[in-house]
Amino acid sequence: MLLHKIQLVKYPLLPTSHLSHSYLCVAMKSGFVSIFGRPNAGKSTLLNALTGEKLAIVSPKVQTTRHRIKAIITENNYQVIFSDTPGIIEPKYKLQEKMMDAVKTAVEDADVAILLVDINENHEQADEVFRSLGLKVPAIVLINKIDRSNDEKQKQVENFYREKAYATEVKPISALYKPEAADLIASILKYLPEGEPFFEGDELTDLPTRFFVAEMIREKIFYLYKDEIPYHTTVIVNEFKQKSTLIKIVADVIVQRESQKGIILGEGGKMIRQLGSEARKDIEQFLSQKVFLELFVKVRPKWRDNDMMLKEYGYH
Ligand SMILES: Nc1nc2c(ncn2[C@@H]2O[C@H](COP(=O)(O)OP(=O)(O)OP(=O)(O)O)[C@@H](O)[C@H]2O)c(=O)[nH]1
Ligand SMILES: [Mg+2]
Repeated sequence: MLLHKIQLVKYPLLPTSHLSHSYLCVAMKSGFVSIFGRPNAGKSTLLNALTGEKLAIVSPKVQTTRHRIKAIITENNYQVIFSDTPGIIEPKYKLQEKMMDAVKTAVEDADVAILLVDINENHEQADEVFRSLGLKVPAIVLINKIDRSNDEKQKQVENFYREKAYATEVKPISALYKPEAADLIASILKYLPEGEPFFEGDELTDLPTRFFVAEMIREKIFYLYKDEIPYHTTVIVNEFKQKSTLIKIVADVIVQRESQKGIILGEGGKMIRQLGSEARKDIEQFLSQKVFLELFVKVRPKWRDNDMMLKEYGYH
């Protein structure tokens, strides 16, 4: 075992008569664990449950997540870097191509894959998606939303995935109600390589605060607006300034058409006021500080198919 892979851990509970602490050699494990699945399987819900922080936005609508979102869990003897990824689809426009690029990089980086399925989804299609990933690493298939099913169906779905060549393990969970995070991490650690941590122990993610603020506004758009609106919209934070008693945030809500701008604003600005007020509450909770949030709506025709705009809005 290489010396640089060994961490000295203080272990005060060992029966030591003459020393205040004895030292135990523990091999440090660290690596990347990517969560894949079709839209709405519960990937972001799982990421949040694993970290105990709301890092990834969640909604009942499909294709909520557009980026790869890393969440780092560091303990004495391991560091797991989880990645939430966009739901896997056949891309129809450039934004969706960028979303699938995020999935690809998460496949390339992964030391372990979590393949998440909704117990009630079409398993033949999910299986096809998982096979298409071409994984070369251990994969834990998690059958999610078992709170919405019964034992018989659970057994049947478990058996379906146990036969698959990519499935190293199959586990049923409920990411929302009973994620059993410790149990899942114990399974992951069996397959994680030994190595030094990639991030400092107190780092929770590699993304900037502005990103999470924009995402919180985008999440509210998924809840407040219907039909195509959330899919034609993105949010970018233009100003983030610490003032004496609060943080001032200015963000643009980008839409594709004038008519969509009208919908976002609502009659007499009613809808955008509600959007601002609901998003502000979440942002204040996230930052543990008072926030002044100002929103502007801008029309950028065909932004979802424009490389320059996609880059400007953070879709690399
Ligand atoms: N009943 C139940 N609902 C769940 C569970 N896990 C997630 N959900 C719900 O499923 C919906 C989708 O969850 P997300 O976490 O946004 O799903 P996702 O896979 O990240 O979706 P995309 O980002 O669109 O790919 C939300 O309404 C969640 O509350 C679960 O274990 N049980
Ligand atoms: Mg998601």
